Amino acid sequence: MGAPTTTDTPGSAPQAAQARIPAGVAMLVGLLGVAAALAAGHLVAAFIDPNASPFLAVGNAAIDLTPPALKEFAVAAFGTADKLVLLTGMAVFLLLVACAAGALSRRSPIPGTVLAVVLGGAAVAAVYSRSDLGQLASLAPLASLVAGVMTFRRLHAAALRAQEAGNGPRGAGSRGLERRAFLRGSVGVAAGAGIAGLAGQLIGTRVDVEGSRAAVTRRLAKYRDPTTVPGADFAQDGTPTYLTKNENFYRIDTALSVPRLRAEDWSLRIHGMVDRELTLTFDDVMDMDLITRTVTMTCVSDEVGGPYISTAQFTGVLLRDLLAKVGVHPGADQVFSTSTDGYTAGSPIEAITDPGRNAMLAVGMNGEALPPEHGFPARLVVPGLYGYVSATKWVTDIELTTFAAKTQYWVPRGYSEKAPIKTESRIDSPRGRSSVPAGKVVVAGIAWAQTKGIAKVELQMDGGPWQEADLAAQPTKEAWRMWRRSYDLRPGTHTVVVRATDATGYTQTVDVADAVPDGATGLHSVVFTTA
Ligand SMILES: Nc1nc2c(c(=O)[nH]1)N[C@H]1C(S)=C(S)[C@@H](COP(=O)(O)O)O[C@H]1N2
Ligand SMILES: [Mo]
Repeated sequence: MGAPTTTDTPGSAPQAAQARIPAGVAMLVGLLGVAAALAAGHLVAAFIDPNASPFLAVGNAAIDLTPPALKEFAVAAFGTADKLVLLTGMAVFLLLVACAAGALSRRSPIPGTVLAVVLGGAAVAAVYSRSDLGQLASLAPLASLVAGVMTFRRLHAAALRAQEAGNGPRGAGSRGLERRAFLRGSVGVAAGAGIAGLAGQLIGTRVDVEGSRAAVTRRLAKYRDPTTVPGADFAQDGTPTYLTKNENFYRIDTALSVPRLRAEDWSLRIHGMVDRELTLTFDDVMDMDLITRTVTMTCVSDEVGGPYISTAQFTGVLLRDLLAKVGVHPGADQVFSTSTDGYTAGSPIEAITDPGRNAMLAVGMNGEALPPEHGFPARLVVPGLYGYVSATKWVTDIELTTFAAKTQYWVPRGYSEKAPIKTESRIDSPRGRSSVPAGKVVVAGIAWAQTKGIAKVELQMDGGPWQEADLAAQPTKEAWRMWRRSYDLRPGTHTVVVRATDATGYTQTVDVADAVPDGATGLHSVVFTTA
């Protein structure tokens, strides 16, 4: 004997059955399995649809499954960071599951394999549940499942061999060899996952959205409305500016990754209860009469005093012009719009065709192409309706139908079918709980009653009488109106309450209502101190 080349059959030594992978190594095997799974799925998704990437698909499905109360909580607690919070939570969860899968599999790979199959199955189900993803999309989570299970089992076997070798008759020498084999395998998996993930990212985002946007922005230059709106805000007293910069415009949507569309690849199909179905390209839209209108958009999730309200100059074509082209049947009462990411909204046809409000298919925002996160290349903007029932971003399909026949995204989730924006007002300055110098204090803010217009804003300071505020100019009833009033205040704590009256004579209600089902109500009040 003594020949160093002796081979022994794996598992032949009785001690081998007893081998246990050290806990840390076992967790590493679990983590590498998850990394391989995510990377493989991400790479395959890049060729089919980036949203089929298992991590995103599970996140998007989770958003779809979120009950309204939790969604309202998330929006209230995290605002626009809610997506980041969700993704971080998912990453932490996966990390824990990967470690648990490893730790439970120190002897046999079966517990980890079962967990991997369960996770993979969840990803397949998530992709399947998404209406925007086609049949092929399931290939991405399937790739994840296969890569995850195979990586886990192979690394597990290698780790076990390294352990068995140490326990076996040849002791430390062969253990070193097996350990190096395991290490090589681990490093290979880590590097492979990194490369595959990166490649998936590069391929999945290869669509040149910015180039396409820049070209659209150039074409929109002649529609830019150069008239600034003098006297329409009291920004120097703490109100927002009359127009909100695109990068400051509030953003609310269910899309975990912003859909990446090019204007050249986009088309809009208008169909359903119409005489002539129509499919428009982006050029078709640009060849129509484009108008520019200032509109204040509001989210139904905006709590009293909340931030989800912004104003922009939108450029686009009137939806009533588009509908005139297709010839709407008399029975149709709902304009049902669908986004490329599967989101849907339904608006009453009276609102869309109302000559008093300019519901539009918008392609421009404040003189440039729509930013990707605001719907590039095209979205709907309907003055006077909350965004969820009207303002579909990345819109690719409009169906003329009835409310009885089709149900939009938020309705089964507890929101109303119809949701006109409520007359409301907000105090912007002073901020709640702030301290300002005693003496002259200007209270300033916004009020809105889109399509009606604001006629009066009143303030009540420290329980005194209601007093009228000064109103800024109101260039259009489709947008908000700014107000202010100055006071002479002694040092101390003060409470100011605001209420608005719209041009129909309606004064906003004092009744406190939640955002669900059709928009919050109640008077905004602010407590501040003067010193
Ligand atoms: N595709 C898509 N469009 C959407 C949504 C969405 O989740 N997906 N959310 C709607 C809601 S609830 C609002 S308030 C507005 C917000 O538009 P903004 O993000 O441009 O401010 O978009 C609407 N359009
Ligand atoms: Mo919204």
